[in-house]
Amino acid sequence: MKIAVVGATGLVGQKILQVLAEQNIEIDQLIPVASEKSVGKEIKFKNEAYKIVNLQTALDQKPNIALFSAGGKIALEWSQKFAANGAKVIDNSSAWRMNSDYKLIVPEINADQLTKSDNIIANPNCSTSQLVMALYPLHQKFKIKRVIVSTYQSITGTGVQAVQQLENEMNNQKGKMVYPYPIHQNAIPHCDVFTDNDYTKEEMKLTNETKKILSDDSIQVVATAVRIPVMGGHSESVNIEFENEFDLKEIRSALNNFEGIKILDNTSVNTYPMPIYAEGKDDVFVGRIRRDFSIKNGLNLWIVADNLRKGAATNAVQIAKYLIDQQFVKS
Ligand code: 2RA
Repeated sequence: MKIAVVGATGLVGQKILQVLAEQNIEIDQLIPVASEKSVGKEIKFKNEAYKIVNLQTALDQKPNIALFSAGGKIALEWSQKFAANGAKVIDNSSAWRMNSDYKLIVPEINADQLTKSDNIIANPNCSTSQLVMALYPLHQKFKIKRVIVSTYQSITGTGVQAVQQLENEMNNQKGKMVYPYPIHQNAIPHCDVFTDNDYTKEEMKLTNETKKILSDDSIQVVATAVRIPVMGGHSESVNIEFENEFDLKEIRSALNNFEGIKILDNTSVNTYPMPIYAEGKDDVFVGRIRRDFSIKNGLNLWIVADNLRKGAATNAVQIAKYLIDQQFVKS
């Protein structure tokens, strides 16, 4: 299997390489791809050294799978070229997510939508993936009417330069400002750019991608996305209104029985999900499960996951594994 990783030097690209090595996918040839400034540099993968190449060189090597994490512009320009050259493209940008010609996949939820003919597959936004992992089993049993989500997002979601800004601020060092304000000791209600409806693109991704992945446009979703100086993962406070009645035992059982969800919820011993715990793990952690007494059929949850793993790299590699296992990939 020839696998290209486009954006191999970015935080998600590096995490994709790590997860590929962990998941022991049979790779005969790894093709790390990055911008011209990185071409020729070496990366280590499973104790082997690989030289970074540019997109055209990677395309010419005809990879079977191309895992993209290089932004929407490159995805729009190159995904179809790689697909036309025989690759299955799994793209981590927003380029294809809301395009009705392409599928938006969280394997535990909707991998069964995939067929041999799907050559470009969209990987959801990190804050969406962890949200829908918890919503899906509950929607199946109790039918969700409305979701209100507030996110507390790791600085790693913005990228390596923002992490550097935080580290500089913590060490009282000057450096490039990715954000217009200090990140250290701050909470910035501004993830991605503002759109003309006063919501950010991040907030609209949560609204729009959730409906597509759950295949239900009737679900009302409203979001506030906040950036906080945390490294390990995204946290989300989620309020859900169901169509149907529920009891908390049924809620816990539905979550507990869903692959990829781990319940951490025992307030008597201060047990609940936190980014320092979720970091480096692939599960989505759910806690603070409690009824919302202010409305009929209301529930509150606290959801935490490593945004670089289940939020990006692990989900993408899971899709690749599914394609290989279903023999949808020419090797
Ligand atoms: C963020 N979800 O956290 C976005 C992109 N990774 O900034």
